[in-house]
Amino acid sequence: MASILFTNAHIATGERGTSASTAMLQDILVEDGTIAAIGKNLPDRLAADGYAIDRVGVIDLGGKLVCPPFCDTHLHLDYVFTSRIPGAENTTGTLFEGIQRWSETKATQTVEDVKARAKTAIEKELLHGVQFIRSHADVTDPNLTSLRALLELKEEMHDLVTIQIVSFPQEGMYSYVGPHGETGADLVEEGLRMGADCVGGIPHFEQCREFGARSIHTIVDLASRYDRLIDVHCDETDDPTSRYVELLAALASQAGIGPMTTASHTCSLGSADNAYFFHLKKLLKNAQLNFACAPTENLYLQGRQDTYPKRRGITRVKELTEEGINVSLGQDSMQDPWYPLGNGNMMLILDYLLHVAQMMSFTEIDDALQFLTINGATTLGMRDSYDLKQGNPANFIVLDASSVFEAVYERCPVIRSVRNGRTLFTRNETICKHYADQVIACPHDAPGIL
Ligand code: 17E
Ligand code: FE2
Repeated sequence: MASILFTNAHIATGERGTSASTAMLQDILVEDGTIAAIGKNLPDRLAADGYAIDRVGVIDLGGKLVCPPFCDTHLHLDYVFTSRIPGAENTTGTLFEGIQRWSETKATQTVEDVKARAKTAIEKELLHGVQFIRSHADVTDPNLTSLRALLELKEEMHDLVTIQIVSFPQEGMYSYVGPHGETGADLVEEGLRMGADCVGGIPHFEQCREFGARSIHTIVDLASRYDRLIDVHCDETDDPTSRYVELLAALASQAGIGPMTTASHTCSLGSADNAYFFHLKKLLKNAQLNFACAPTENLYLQGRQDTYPKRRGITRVKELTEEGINVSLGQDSMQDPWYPLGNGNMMLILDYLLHVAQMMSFTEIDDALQFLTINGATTLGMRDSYDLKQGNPANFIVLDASSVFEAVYERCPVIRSVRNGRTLFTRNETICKHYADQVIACPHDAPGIL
């Protein structure tokens, strides 16, 4: 592949504390899909070193904000666009009716149908700058249709998007028993044998507390034996006594896999009292557990047994963040029995989060994109190859803003997405300037391949 020089990038997301006012424009040289060099005044420095800079295709990013691609760390790709299937409509808007409606309709899906729907969802996410997705695949299905479909799609689309798959027992590890006596736990393990990246679970949905606790033991045991990551739907309820996150943190920590573990949703922390959280947060921090929050879904699904005052149902993102505990964000649903909207726009998800978690100090706004970038990559265990630095894959996005504040303030669109040096799409031809006669070739630039 030809070398490409991206100039005048306002690098937004580096380490904590990077802010709009101090960032300086940088250039990114890409060779064979990898960041060969990145820094200020790169053309001059390269020319001084004798590099044939005039033979390189140039794309001027015009001072726009550049960051690593967004991560959507919590999505159910097998459920997308099923909300209008006959019988799937969720009339109460509760999590539990969503699970019931899905369990009654999922048998009708085929591998082809799941792939087609999921592909549409992925394309939507890509156009919003997402290149990394963790998707759950419901394995409480004797045919494992969701998992088969998503494993195929993961391979077929890996040039466009990195997908991690969770072997997820939507109807419970010990509450679900299939037609041949197989438990949800058996199916989760089968999913790991088939190649799922993460072990899933749903302790708050199990029929009794003991099943929930047993499922957490099984999850940590499976992750250790199969050497996989963990992502548990954990305490997605307003019931403040749903406290499986403490068992998950303790067991994962003792197994030495806390940083490989994610607790998703953890809505009950939004209802728990402060004395409990005060004690718990030490354990969460020591375990280095990750959290995934789905602000739009849980604002919609939770508080359904309340009249007024009505709880928000969102985990303690502000307090977790202040403790130095990693929190990332997920779209969770796109038109499924749990949530009728959802379009993959992670800037919108972030906007909801900043409001519901009341995180709008100037520092919090300057740091906000990290929820979608480095925090996501940390959750996914992909931090090593993620940052914009020499030697890493040339994966980045360009936002239509000149500072992080402006990006968050304007809820700005993503105007270019680059993966392995290749432009997947660009929305703004005017910032894409080739230096006509000197350009060798820039085959993967505008209009992009999406
Ligand atoms: N399944 C679940 O258990 N929780 C959710 N929020 C969704 C599916 C969307
Ligand atoms: Fe979920």
